[in-house]
Amino acid sequence: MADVKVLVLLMFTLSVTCIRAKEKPPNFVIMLMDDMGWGDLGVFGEPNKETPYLDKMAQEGMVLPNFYSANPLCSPSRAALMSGRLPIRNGFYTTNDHARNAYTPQVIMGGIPDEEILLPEILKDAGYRNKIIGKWHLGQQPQYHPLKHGFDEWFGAPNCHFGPYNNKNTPNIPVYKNAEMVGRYYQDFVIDKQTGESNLTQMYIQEALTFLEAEASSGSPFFLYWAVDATHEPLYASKPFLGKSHRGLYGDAVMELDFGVGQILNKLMALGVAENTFVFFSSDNGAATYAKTHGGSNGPFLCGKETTFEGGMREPAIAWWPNRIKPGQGIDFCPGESIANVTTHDQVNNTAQPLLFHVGRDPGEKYFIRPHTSEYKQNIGGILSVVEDHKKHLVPGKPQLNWCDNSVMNWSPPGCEKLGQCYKGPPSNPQKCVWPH
Ligand SMILES: [Ca+2]
Repeated sequence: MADVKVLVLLMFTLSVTCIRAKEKPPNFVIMLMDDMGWGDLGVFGEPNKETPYLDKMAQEGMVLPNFYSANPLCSPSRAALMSGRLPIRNGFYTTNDHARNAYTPQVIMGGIPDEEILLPEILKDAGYRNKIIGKWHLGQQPQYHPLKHGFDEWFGAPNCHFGPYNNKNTPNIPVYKNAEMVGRYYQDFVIDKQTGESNLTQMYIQEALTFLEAEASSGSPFFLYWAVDATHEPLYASKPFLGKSHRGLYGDAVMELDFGVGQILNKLMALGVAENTFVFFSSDNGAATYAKTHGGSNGPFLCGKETTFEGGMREPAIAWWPNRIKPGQGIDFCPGESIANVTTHDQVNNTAQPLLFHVGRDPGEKYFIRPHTSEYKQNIGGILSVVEDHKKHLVPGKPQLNWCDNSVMNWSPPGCEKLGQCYKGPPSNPQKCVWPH
């Protein structure tokens, strides 16, 4: 699955390497959504068709209907996207509990290890200017921040926009401009949890447009990582988009992000750099089906975020590069359905008798092959031997997501003095993280 993201990293690397000798290396824009599902885009079958800019991007570019993230949760997925390596290798996993998801709440002690070579580091070496806008989620302690790992600029937050907190038991999440915080969610960057109103997406759009204008006029190659998070709970949208969709606040958030995609693509064209810019759109993990009406749609696919079924890991994906990428391919899907004992959050260790699906005749993984059948018996041996061979050669990274400590929360981030927002945290008391799902 993660081969796809490895492939993307390779494409970037090869493009940079191959074109280095020429006059103008290509620019890169990755637009990564948060918890947006495969089925949330009109082009992927969402019936309200409220994503006109993404649908146009798909028409003009290439749709990748079988694109997978490396993990069904924010942090490990993003770590894989940035490093081109699976969470087991880049350290974004836990050994506290078998098969549990793990991520980076603000009590997490770990983060992206220095030895991981991230995409912006490769590009920086090739002369690029790199900016991340939005959610980082690869560690909130300063040594893990984007500017320590290849980015030149940052506007956004190290963690999810949960809150508001009282700054006594838990500090509000800081928002950074480059290496220093410029405020905190709910205090300086408002998210009204009653109405869902927030201007954050508009800020993220404006930051992107300003960066593109500056970089286009400078003439140097650039990489923009637009990691917006309005479709992650708590959902939000700005006033002009509130109540505008047929899908509630979630749909409003999607509409505003879609508008942002349009703004960015139009800006690239207006600046005359579109034909030298590779743009890639995707999401970090599947829609949060447990959030019900506050979650998105995974189309026909089973389950969603936090599960390794199709709905958790298969992501909407569109590549766009005028005159380089030819308009792409269609979508073929059928309605999904529930399967007793499979579509469940109960944690059953199936490693002794793994579930097998025939993704040729059953691409949605709706009908697992029964272990007593000859088809299962004929195929499982070959698969298990590949697994064993893989395990023999696997070199796991040091797990970063095992230890949590209230003292490492965002109490006094860099820049807090200037704002009078340095708060006192408790003494250090590391404990094994307890993961809820
Ligand atoms: Ca996510």
